[in-house]
Amino acid sequence: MSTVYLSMSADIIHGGHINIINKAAELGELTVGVLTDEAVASYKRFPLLNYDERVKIIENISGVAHVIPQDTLSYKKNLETLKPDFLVHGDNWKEGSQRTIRAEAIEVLASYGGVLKEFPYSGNAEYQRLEDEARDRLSIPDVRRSRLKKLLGMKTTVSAIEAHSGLTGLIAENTKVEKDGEIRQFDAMWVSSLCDSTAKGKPDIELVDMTSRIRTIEDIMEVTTKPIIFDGDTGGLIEHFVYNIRTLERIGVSCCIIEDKTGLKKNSLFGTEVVQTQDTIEHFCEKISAGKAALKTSDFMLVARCESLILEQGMEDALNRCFAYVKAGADGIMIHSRKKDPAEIFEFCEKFREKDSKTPIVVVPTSFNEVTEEEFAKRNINIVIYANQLTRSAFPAMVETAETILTNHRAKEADDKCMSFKEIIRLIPEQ
Ligand code: SPV
Ligand code: MG
Repeated sequence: MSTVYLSMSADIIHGGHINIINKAAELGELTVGVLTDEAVASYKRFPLLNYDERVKIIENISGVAHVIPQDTLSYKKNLETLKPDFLVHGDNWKEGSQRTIRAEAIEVLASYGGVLKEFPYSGNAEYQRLEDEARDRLSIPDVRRSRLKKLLGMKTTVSAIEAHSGLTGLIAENTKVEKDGEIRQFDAMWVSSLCDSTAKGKPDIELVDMTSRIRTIEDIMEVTTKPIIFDGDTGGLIEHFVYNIRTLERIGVSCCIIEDKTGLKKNSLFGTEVVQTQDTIEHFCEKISAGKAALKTSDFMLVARCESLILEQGMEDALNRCFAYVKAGADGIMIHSRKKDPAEIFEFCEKFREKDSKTPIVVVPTSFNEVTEEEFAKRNINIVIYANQLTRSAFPAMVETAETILTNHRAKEADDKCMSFKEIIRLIPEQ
């Protein structure tokens, strides 16, 4: 009997799925590869049902002989393992982002004489409506808030990019690239104090107040669904922090990171070039415990950020502080460094992990930017934040355009650097 392979996410099952399963089963003994939660989240949206629940559904559809996980969008691994006589797919993957995944599958099939059977894709208006509804649900505060913890359970390393407006939120939400048989996108967004302040032409010294920071979050939330990590600076007075953390939780933020500094906070990238005061362990632990006690859900994460390496206080101090912060209730720790060489970050992580294998570690590789997410994952680092690159790339482009217009007393010469007029009016999709 021939063997057949078919893969699906199986998050919303409709008649089209049953039809293609029936057609595949007619060709031989059918194995269905169910996309893992991580694979679904990487290319589509966060799955409504988890992997085990989706497997249960597929196992019970007649014609399905075996169910196995498919952990990337790429078919390579499962095709090479199973070497099925037939691979079955709808013909909708000939175009768009799945085109290269199809080409790769054809190459693997050719290597052992397997055959691709494509059936006409049956578009389904009701399915599209359910998909749209599922996406809309992801922006509801309760649903959005819980997703960072869920992502941490699914992936070794979660990536977040800075957003400080509706437009940068849309970039963080929608930017996708196809690479090595997978569709890549950012998992979450970072509402940076540096970029939020810079966008308002203000210094990063806790001058932009919480009302304004929350306004920024709401602009972002209005047009996105991804989880939000909020840069809470020092958290301010404990008496104020306990109110602010609850506001963040209520509106659907997933995580607040506060740093162990007091007094007039300056940006960490200044290091010891400016006067910056580190908080005492006791006082910062008190802030962490008070913040945790104020929360209403277990979804929300309070992460403690340690500035010992920035302030050149040494590795011992950084480790002692982070262990104390976890003991005080922190749901994660962020270790920061402004050195180009990642050695001190790696040494910290190794020593921290010797005693604590679970608490999520967050890094912001602005200086040590040669390290890839794969290398961070190998070292059990859980969240990688690209904290300021959108702001830093937009600013020089805008200055250059302004200078070009001034130089020429007209806009023609600047036009090549600009998005077309037609594109800009279509940039924001209508509801
Ligand atoms: C921010 O993005 O505001 C941060 C990270 O706090 S850093 O600028 O590196 O201090
Ligand atoms: Mg900051």
